[in-house]
Amino acid sequence: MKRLSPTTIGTARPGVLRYRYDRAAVTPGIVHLGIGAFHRAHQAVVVDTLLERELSWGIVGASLRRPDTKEALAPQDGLYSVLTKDGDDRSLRVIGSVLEVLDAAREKAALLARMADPATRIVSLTVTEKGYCYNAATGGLDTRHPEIAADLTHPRDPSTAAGLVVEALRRRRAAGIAPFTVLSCDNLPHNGQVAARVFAEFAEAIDPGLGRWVRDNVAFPGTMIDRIVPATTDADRAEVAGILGLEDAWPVVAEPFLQWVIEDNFVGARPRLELGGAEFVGDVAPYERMKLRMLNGTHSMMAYLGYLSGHEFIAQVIAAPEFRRLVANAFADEIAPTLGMPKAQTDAYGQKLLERYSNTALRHRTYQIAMDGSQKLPQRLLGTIADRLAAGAPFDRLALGVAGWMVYARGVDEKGQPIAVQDPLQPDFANVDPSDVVGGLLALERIFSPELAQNTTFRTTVERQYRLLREVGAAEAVRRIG
Ligand code: CS2
Repeated sequence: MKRLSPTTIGTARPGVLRYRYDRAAVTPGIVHLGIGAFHRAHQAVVVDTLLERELSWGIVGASLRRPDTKEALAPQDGLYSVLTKDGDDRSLRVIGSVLEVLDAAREKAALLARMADPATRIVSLTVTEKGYCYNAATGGLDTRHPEIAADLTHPRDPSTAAGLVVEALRRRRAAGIAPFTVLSCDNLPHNGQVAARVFAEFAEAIDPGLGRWVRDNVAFPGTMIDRIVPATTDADRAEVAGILGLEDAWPVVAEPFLQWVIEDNFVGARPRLELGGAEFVGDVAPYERMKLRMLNGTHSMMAYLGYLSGHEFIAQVIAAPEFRRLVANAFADEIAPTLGMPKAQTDAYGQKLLERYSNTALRHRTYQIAMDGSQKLPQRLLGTIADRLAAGAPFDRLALGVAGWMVYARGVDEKGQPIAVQDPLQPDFANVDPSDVVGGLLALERIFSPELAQNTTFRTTVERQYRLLREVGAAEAVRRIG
């Protein structure tokens, strides 16, 4: 079978959708840091539609950690497929918006030159929560982070997102070129503000004048991004080849749903991303909060409690009646009341989420969502719990989710088998005193603020749920609490 590329795409099977613009006429306007599956299934698809009308917004993607995306996409000249799956429905679209992929480690000079180029007007990011290297307790840059410390020592030879962005901005300022807009597309609350603070603090640490210039001149719009994108498997690659009639080494798989809400605050003229389905708003915070608390909050609950109950995929978790009840009740009784939105709106949103979780074609692993819990818990569950505490309202289901994370983080499943916990704080989890797991984990200030950790109602509720999980197992605990 031939490999997907601009020269073979004409032989793709009928029914395959593909970019409809002259790709040779597209010029780069966006540098994206962190070109993983999520970016290629989300922002790059929106930009692909935009390019039908505005040709100057092609994407140069950079991978910060692994060279595999570059190696797979180079022979395809950046082309790849997005396969959307919904039950038995399939739709395949070949995306042309990624013009080039750079491996940041080996091609740093080329990447920084591209970021400093006046044609680049946006630097967007999907570097995951931990990629911002911020201290959750203070909200500022974590200067003790080893990679940040290294970049602060050698700021002209950076490897972190902060280091790369600031070095590129330094070069632009020195050359009298306007800054780019920094567009954070990660699942953090106030992602634009987090990026603004962390990058400005980084700049300030190397040169106070540059720090001021970053604060005063760079725009950091907040965004809410949403699409469920499970990791691609060999079975997905085989399915894509069957539909496409060509071999694609690096396709992505996603649900049909896609939402991208962006704060309208850019340096200079912005791309009309609304042509590709994005929505521009004045304040993204309510959207972001609803998505992080409703979707990501219950995703994490299902990941830990579902994994411990022996479920491999989210669709299996939500097919279990006790889990469906737990999630639906958590939406209605514990999360939605903290959002300050009309009940009809949060009910409809929750209903749609239950449908999305039930998509059996997606095979979204509980293990995948369980990763990096220390970076996810605060914005997904703990903020909601803090609001419930302040209102004197119960939060037993959310506390069960936190307790589920605690059991999981200790790294042993209900059959006594080891769990390969992936988390930057994993060494801290392993050091916790086994006779006081709840107390030991609550003492981790990078996750739990002292105020929350010392709240007696919080502590006793989590302890109760933790004991229940240990005594009866996750499935039975969900049945009792649901
Ligand atoms: C998931 C998210 O892996 C995870 O932690 O909760 O990636 C989720 O699928 C997306 O935020 C959906 O937009």
